[in-house]
Order: sequence, then structure tokens, then C-alpha cells
Amino acid sequence: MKFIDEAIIYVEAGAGGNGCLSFRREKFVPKGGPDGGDGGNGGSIFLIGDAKLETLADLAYRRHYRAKPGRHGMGKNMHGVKGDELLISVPLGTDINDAQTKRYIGEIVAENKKVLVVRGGKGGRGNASFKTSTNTTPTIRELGKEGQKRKLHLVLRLLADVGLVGLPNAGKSTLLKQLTAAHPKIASYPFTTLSPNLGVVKDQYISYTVADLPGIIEDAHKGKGLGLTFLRHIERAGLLVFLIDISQPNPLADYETLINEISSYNPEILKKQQVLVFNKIDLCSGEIPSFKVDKPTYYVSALTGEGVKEFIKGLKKQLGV
Ligand SMILES: Nc1nc2c(ncn2[C@@H]2O[C@H](COP(=O)(O)OP(=O)(O)OP(=O)(O)O)[C@@H](O)[C@H]2O)c(=O)[nH]1
Ligand SMILES: [Mg+2]
Repeated sequence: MKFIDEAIIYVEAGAGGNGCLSFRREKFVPKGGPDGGDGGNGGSIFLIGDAKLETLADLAYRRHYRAKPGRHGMGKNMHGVKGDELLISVPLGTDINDAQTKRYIGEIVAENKKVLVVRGGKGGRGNASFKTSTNTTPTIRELGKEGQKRKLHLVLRLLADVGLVGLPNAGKSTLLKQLTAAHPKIASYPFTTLSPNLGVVKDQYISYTVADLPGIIEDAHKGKGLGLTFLRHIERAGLLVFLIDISQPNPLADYETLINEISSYNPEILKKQQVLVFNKIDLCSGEIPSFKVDKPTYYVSALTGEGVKEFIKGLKKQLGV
């Protein structure tokens, strides 16, 4: 399925049912009291987290959602049935904004977590509800209220514990495949990965998720390559892994490029824990060069699996899992 991480949808809650105007009619009771029931409340709409969903694709295709109205009240003090609420499933990591006012409404970051997006209209009161000691035969009733309507802007920012960044071709997808059961596309040309891939690392009793992002190049912040918009998918990650191809002429300059590009997108991201992983050590002839950086550093071959065990061990420690 196509990776869609933004969607505009229209949601309309149900209207409330009208209150009823009615008087009791019984044999031998010429003037019965008021017995008009209340209208039911209209159905509200909620977004709900569903871990099985990976993108907002379903919502990009179906854009209009309407909840059921409340039923009208009736005579004999019968209240109208309320409208069912409508639940719209979204992937974990969905931010909800009002598209018109641009106001942030909430976020869905847990399975089955619900956020109310539009409230159903209140049902109107029937005339029985207006009976008082001074007015025993009220001839008023209320109409049900309209349901709320809204246009929503949904933005997905993936929930991953670890974000994998690097230049194109560094071996990010190969490493994801080595760490998890994911099957990302891998190829010897740049920009193989066009949208983020998620994988789950299973390590005995614990598990955590890793997001493999499309490659970043110099001037990505000016729109070069695939640009930087997908970087929002690591904004929720707790730890960043910089994957550097050690067989390139200047690996540290490549790291520098990544830092500069990410910083021009959102410097806050760089406050996260960072780990440097030098990849493709199988291509080194002779001794593997070592680099002095003030971050935890690993040397691996994502292709052969060499060094990957130590890296996983280190990750686990840093994530505190
Ligand atoms: N020799 C060697 N080749 C590797 C290693 N890791 C990855 N490769 C190769 O490098 C190429 C790029 O690998 P990918 O995993 O697709 O790289 P990527 O970083 O995901 O690239 P983009 O998705 O384009 O950003 C492929 O031909 C891989 O087989 C490694 O440790 N050693
Ligand atoms: Mg890739």
C-alpha cells in the first residue's frame, strides 16, 4: 500500500433529535398531563488508534464521515434513541489539527486511544420536561441541536523508538533487514527507499521499533533529493542512528552533512540521543579505520552481520529497555 502520511477529512456529528409536544390521552381522563419525551443526542465522532494501520491511506481515499442523528422524542414519555458514535481508525502517531483554524486538537499515540473530534448535537427536551407546579400543561418543547462539523488535517509522524538516517546507499535498509523481520527494498543505487520503513527488533523479552528513512543529501533542505519532509517521522524517536558508509573517501564529512541538513529542518531533533554506526567494514582492506567522535560508535557490516550483535547490545542499553 502506498505510504500516505497526510490527509484532509470532513467529519460531521449527528444532530440531536427534537423533543416531543404531547399530552396524555386516556379514556375517562379528559385532560391528561404532558408526556412528550426528549430527543436523543446525536452521535459524536472519535478518531481511534489502530496499531495495524501503517499509513493514512484509507482516509485519503474516503474523506467524508457522518455520525447518526439522535431520534426524536415521542408521546407516552418515550425518549428518542441516541445516535451511535462513529469511530475512525488511524495509525499510531497521528496528529489531529483543525484544517480551518490550524489549531491542534490532539494526537493518537496508543492502541485504542480515542480523541473526540466532533460532538453530537444535544437532543431537545420534550414538553414533559417543562412541567412545573405552576405550569402543569407546558406547550413548549425544544428542537435538537445541530452536530458539530469540522474539516480535519491529519499528519502522521511515525512512532519509532529508533530513527535510522544516512546518505543514500549507506546501507540503512540493509541494516533494518539485518535487525528486524522487515523486507525493505535494497539496491546499489541512491534513493531506493522512497518512504519510511518500519521494523520491530525482537530481543528476548523486549521489542522496539526502528524507522528506516529515505537517504538525505547535501542541500536536502533546499528540496534536493527527496527533501526533508520525511524527517518528521523521526521527531518522536528517542534515539537517532547515523549510518555512515566507511568505504567512502570522507566518512566524517558525510556525518557532518547529515547533521547540517537535519539541523536546518529542525535542530530540536539533534537533542536526541545519537549513535554513529560505520557500515560496510567488509569492504575495508586491512585495518578498519577508527574515528574519534564524542558519541557511542559502532563498526558493522549490515551485509555480513559482522559487529551487529555488539551494536544491538549497545542500542538496548541506550534505550534503557
Ligand atoms: N559490501 C557491503 N555492501 C553493503 C553493506 N550494507 C549495504 N550494502 C549495499 O549497499 C547498497 C545500498 O544498500 P541500501 O540498504 O539499499 O542503502 P540505503 O541506505 O537504504 O539507500 P537509500 O534507500 O537509497 O537511501 C546495496 O547494494 C547493499 O547491498 C555492507 O555492510 N557491506
Ligand atoms: Mg533504503
